[in-house]
Amino acid sequence: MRSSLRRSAVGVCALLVLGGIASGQVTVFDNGPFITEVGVGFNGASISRAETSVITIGFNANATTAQGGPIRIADDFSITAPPGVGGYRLSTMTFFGVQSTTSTNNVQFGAFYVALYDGNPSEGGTLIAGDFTTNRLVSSAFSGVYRLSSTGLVTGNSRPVTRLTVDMSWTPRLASGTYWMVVSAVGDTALNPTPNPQTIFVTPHFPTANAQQFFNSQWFAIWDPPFTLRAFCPADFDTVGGVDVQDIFGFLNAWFAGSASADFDGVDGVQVGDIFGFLNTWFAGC
Ligand SMILES: [Ca+2]
Ligand SMILES: [Ca+2]
Ligand SMILES: [Ca+2]
Repeated sequence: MRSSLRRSAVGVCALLVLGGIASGQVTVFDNGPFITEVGVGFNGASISRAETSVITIGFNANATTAQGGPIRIADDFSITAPPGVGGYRLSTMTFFGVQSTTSTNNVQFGAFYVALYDGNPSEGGTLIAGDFTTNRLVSSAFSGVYRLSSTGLVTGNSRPVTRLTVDMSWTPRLASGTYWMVVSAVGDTALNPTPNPQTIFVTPHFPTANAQQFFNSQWFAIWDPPFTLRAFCPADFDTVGGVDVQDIFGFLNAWFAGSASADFDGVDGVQVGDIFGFLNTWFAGC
């Protein structure tokens, strides 16, 4: 049966080559906003102002502190794959960090660590992938936003918010569901080692915030940090070059080899339905 399928599939591919398919990635999760006013801050930047009566501006996330060991931040996220698609392969995360300085808004973080869990790590969640030794930081860039206290001058520039682009392509395909990640950061080593690198929090913060901070070997409830997760389009089978014809050949090779990666719908292992599911998704684009 597989050989006849192969002939059919190759014929289909010959037709497909004629069509151009959109490429790209998709945002699969957004933990919430933090910009409170646009263009009113220092040099026309936007601001992220903590709510009235809120004293906290951010949460320490220093991986290198001497204060009782590394400090880590945990929060959950949800993945919802389309019907017939077994899950998403994450590509990158955008996270936001602050290290206070007035000397520059170009804060270059030294490292960013990520570990992925199947549940709340403070309640016994199990590690899926990742660690606190592999630097996943791709780039740091000024976000165009300054973080402010609830009473700080609108033109305050001591807390430039840095956009951190973080590699997530090392994670396995994630089926629909809820996951937790634990992160920790090394600040800009060209700046004074104190204050510590911090996360900010979704502003205004959600009543349902459930993030956790690991500090002095204990977990503490904090507010959720803003972050977004992007994933490869499900039809981008090889996660290279967007959705293109090579993905069809790559998928079929995996399918004929019986590779678990060809279980496109995430149901019943590798079967014929995965071929149709994959091709439908490929044609639909991203
Ligand atoms: Ca959360
Ligand atoms: Ca591809
Ligand atoms: Ca399947």
